Amino acid sequence: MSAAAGRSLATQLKAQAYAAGFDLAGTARLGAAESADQFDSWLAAGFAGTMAWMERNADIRRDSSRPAPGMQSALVVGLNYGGTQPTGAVARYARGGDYHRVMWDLLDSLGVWLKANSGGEYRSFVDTGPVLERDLARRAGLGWFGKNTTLINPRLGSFFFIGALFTDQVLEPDAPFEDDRCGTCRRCLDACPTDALTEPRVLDSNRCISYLTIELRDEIPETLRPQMAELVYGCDICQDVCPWNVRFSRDASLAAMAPNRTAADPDLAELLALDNDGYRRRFRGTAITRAKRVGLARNAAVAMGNRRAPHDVGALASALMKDPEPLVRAHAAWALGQFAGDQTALGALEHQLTTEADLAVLREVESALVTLRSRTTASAAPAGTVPTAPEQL
Ligand code: B12
Ligand code: SF4
Repeated sequence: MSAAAGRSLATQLKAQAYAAGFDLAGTARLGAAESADQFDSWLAAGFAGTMAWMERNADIRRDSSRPAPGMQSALVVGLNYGGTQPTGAVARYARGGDYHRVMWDLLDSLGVWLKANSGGEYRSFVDTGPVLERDLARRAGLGWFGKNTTLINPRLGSFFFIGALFTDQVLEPDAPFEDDRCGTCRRCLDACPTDALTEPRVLDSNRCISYLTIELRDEIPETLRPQMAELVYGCDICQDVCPWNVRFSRDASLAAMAPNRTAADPDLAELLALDNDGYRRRFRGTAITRAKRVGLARNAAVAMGNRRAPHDVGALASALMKDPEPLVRAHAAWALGQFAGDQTALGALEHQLTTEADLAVLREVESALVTLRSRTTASAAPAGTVPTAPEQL
């Protein structure tokens, strides 16, 4: 193919991408990632946490010509998911339809166009394969690596998804985004409640609330639970404080990404009480399914422990006694331990102490009782309740 024909295909493909509803479009040649060294250091530091899949296919991830052999170039797109929505317990990206599905369908329609117009083969990626998507997007000129690690576009901020259409056609590449427009700002590093940004552009997933609420399948470290406040799925804090988002955020570009009934602040007691079927029915077609029922119920329990609303005690006591998953019972126990002076919380924990069979849950119950009793004696008990002394343990 001649250079002129290649250039024109890239230009036409980008025009198709904008017409399909994408907000950003650029092209790049596939090849070794320029930030492969940073990726290696991140893995070596253990910052992927339990995301073993990041390590398993690291060789392929380091080089974008490897996930789909024979492919030469990529159209890289950005889709704005609406940074103007109010902040809430569920991160903005997860409030609408599942972006994997929505973007994949759009990219595939571009692939059909590409095949019809060039005969070229294609393959779509939206966080669905071993690709360093931010590296590829920077290479295609979409933005720079912010100190909060997100890719930031100077006209859109960072509240956008990245996707890529790989093709065996050679597309004229766009210029990579070379500037660093963070300057001396470090608001994201200072705002992160768990200090997950260990230095500019380096995120320790083990401390990141997004990771803890979405990817982690085990217990949330106790020291981090209070910092999670009432967040139940994902976290936008390091993006909310970013001046580029304050200035350039817009409403979601596609109706499919507009918030659905999971919305920003779901009823926590309802989340905690969902069974597997109820969970599937409620979240089918949204990105929230990633956390699974157990993960989301665990997160809801932690959020309830942090907000300490007296009306949550009943739901937490019920989860402690009835939830089939030890992980949920353990976090419900921790949450009940935050309700100083509450006799129902105390009664539920004491009861569970005599019936609980799981050792990990038992440890949480014991520790919650210690917390509850010490806080109860330290603070004035509400009218009508009897303070409980630690020596009663
Ligand atoms: C694993 C993962 C996570 C993990 C780890 C995040 C992380 N920072 O690595 C967790 C679960 C924590 C996570 C959280 C979120 N994620 Co995520 N995640 C991914 C995934 C699957 C891989 C990311 C990755 O490769 N990490 C490895 C580390 C090393 O890469 P990195 O932090 O991005 O750092 C790169 C650069 O910053 C650069 N770099 C690092 N240090 C330095 C130093 C210098 C000097 C330079 C120049 C460069 C540089 O090199 C690195 C490698 O390319 C991608 C999808 C994909 N396949 O790429 C989505 C992705 C990055 N996530 C996305 C989103 C939306 C989120 C959340 C906003 C969701 C939320 N609201 O909760 C948060 C944001 C948290 C954050 N600050 O990153 C979007 C980001 C879009 C954007 N505009 O940037 C992606 C691209 C998914 C998508 N297809 O849209 N995510
Ligand atoms: S808050 Fe400041 S330092 Fe962080 S990503 Fe935005 S501009 Fe960069």
